[in-house]
Amino acid sequence: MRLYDYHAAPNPRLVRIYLAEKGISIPTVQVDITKGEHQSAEFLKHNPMGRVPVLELDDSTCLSETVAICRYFEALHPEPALFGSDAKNQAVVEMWRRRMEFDVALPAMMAMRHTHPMFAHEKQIEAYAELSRQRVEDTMQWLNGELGGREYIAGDTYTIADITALIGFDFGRIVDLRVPEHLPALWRWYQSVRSRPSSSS
Ligand SMILES: N[C@@H](CCC(=O)N[C@@H](CS)C(=O)NCC(=O)O)C(=O)O
Repeated sequence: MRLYDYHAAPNPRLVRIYLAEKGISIPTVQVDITKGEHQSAEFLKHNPMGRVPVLELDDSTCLSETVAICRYFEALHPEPALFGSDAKNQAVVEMWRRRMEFDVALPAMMAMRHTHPMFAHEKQIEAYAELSRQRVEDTMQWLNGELGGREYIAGDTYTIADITALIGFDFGRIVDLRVPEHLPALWRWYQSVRSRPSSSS
């Protein structure tokens, strides 16, 4: 088994943080997106979509979606439960995970992709980048209210929803989208999740 990874990319980082929280260590192969290695013929055999992360299993099955990779490990190593515990809690965690994906991680990535020189070879739409920034900023306000009443994004325990929000907010820093100190509950949550050893993954 091995993980095709890129140290500076947010989706592979989500998997790395998840594995660190589980105490799982697996071999990794760095695929340097800045050098176009994700478009090499060799890598495209593992993921024809040309994206990381990819988990290659011992039988050569390739899982090339971040959440599918995490769910695979969750089934094999249920503790600590990062996708929720009972039926209701799993649904709540999934609701928040999805919200953090759509309202933090994805727009933070789009704010970068549609402005950063690294993606200048693609069609970049400035208005879309601006809309995406605004979406992350609106979510910060909203989450600040939510986190006034609980410790973590989906409740009283740390879950995949926290990891998703963390990688999104951290990635946003590249385009100067920062969690502001004047949103106290969000700031408290951000400092707390960033101080976990897994966040340096
Ligand atoms: N749906 C995929 C998306 C993965 C993805 O967008 N990966 C980025 C790095 S964070 C990538 O490989 N980008 C290269 C590109 O789009 O050219 C997942 O969630 O795993």
